Amino acid sequence: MADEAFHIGPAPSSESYLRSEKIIEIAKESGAQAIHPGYGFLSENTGFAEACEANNLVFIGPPSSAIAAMGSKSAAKAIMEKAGVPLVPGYHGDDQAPETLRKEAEKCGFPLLLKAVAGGGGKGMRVVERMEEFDDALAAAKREAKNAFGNPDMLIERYLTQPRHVEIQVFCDQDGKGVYLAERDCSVQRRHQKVLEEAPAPGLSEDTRKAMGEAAVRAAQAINYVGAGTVEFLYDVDGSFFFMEMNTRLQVEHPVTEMVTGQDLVEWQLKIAWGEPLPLQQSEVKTRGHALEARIYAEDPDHDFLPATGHLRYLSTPDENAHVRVDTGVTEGDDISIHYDPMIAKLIVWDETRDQAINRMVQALENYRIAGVKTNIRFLHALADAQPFREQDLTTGFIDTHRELLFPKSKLDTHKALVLAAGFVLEARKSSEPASTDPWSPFGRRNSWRLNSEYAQPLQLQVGEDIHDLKILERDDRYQVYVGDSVYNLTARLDDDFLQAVVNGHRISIHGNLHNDQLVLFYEGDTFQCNVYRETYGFEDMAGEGSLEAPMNGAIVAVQAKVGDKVTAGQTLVIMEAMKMEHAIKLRPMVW
Ligand code: MV4
Repeated sequence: MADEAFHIGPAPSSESYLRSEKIIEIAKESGAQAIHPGYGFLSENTGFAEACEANNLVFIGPPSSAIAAMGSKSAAKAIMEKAGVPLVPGYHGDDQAPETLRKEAEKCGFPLLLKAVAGGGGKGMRVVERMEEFDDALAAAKREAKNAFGNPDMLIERYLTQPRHVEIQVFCDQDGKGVYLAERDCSVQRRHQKVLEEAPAPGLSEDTRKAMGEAAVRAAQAINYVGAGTVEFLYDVDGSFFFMEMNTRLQVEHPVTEMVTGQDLVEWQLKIAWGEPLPLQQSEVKTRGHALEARIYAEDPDHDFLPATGHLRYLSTPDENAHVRVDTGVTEGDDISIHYDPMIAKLIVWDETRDQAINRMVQALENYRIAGVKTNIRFLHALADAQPFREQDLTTGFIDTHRELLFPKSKLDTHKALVLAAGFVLEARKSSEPASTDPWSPFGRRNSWRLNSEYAQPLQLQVGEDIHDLKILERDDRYQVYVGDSVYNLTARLDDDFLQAVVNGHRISIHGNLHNDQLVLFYEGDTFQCNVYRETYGFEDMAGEGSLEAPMNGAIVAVQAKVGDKVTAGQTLVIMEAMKMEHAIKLRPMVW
């Protein structure tokens, strides 16, 4: 969407997006006045913020001193304590002598949490259940922190066993005025990665919301903050809340705040960077309804969420409107490479109530269809639709606690899926046949009229390791599909990627994508995938149901039944020879 773009280097971020000097050089060359650093890369890099300042470029973010102030956990806690922001009881002093830490541990009580002063995002934390474990745990945590951050210092906190992650969006202008734009609940996380976020936080009282918001603004003002920031709190079951950390950037999940406040946070950032006052006073900030965001990742939930790469062979997103927003940087045909975070998109929904918003999310996920790359869409669908999520059982342990709900079995019965797959393949093949210019020509007809009207087509579909041999009879725009010992009546109509099928009287409308031999069907947030093999010239030794029409021209060489015989389905009645082969013609069950 940019009007101009400059090449800053090859894909690895160390050679491009992390090259401060190169970015500054291009900013100057282009005549840019300001740089928006986004959320990753250099967005919380003091060196980059300073380099902007030194080059007369506005860094769209806080002063580098404010970024630096939040870099150390213990220093941040000291600042927050002074500003009257609630802290988890514990110790964040400089004295790191083991005796001091042991004494502080006793004061704090158990279970407690050792946190690396230099840590962040969950790295370098250790729970200690009782005093006897403390010395060993401390030694191990220090070793880990030294290795990971080059700093072995620890702080001690009382360990909250069922916390929620509730964060406040704050803004400060250049005059030091601050407001909070409500809160977000980001408790549903996996290994410290947010998965589902929402605004407002369910079940928060107005008093708590106000107290938390005001604490967050004090936190920002304590470090002379400017621009967009987020103050993260641990929110305990009893309604108490404690400062966790402050993110000195606009966050990935900011859209849920935009949806409930009706404000454009990037616009706010630009206005503040330009020197304008805050667009709204605190009393003018209102929220309405409920918003949810799901992060769509290229990853494999069935293999411990291993990040996936690949080609976005097919990509179809839900329609965007007042209820649905899609933030993404990729389109069909793009690659998900190894170079960046595997996030494909953020799917954001809004509605008047949380329950309605959840319904919107479930529906939007069903309309988010991707083939070519593994994604977490089915997992997100199960998560949003899970009863405990609807019932606001929001703690940071949600995904572990409700594991059995979140990896659902496929909702499509295998046979039905195979029949739909057959319908998709058959109809896709028809629509790819060249149309005749003569409407009366039998060669231009799309109803698969054939000289041999009862002709069984073999179709082989491979699902995972399993190979299914299907036989298909086609007559009058209807199919009979034989799968194993069952037979299904099928009518199907394909319009681009949209299949409308009726399988034994059950109407099913689904989307799919057939690319070379790979077919993907999308069904209620789930996918059914198979490889398609068909023997183009293979005539089958089958006949039509209830009748004995020859599948092709040939000679009858044996008749194995006579008038008055009682015969059963599957029994060979006639043997014919054609194309130098014998074909057993068996009795078909009556199914129409
Ligand atoms: C805690 C805690 C319980 N008690 N502190 C994890 C990320 C880091 N910034 C802080 N974290 C936690 N600190 C005390 N005293 C539990 C967590 C925690 C967590 C917090 C927010 C969201 C997800 C989490 C998952 C595991 C642990």
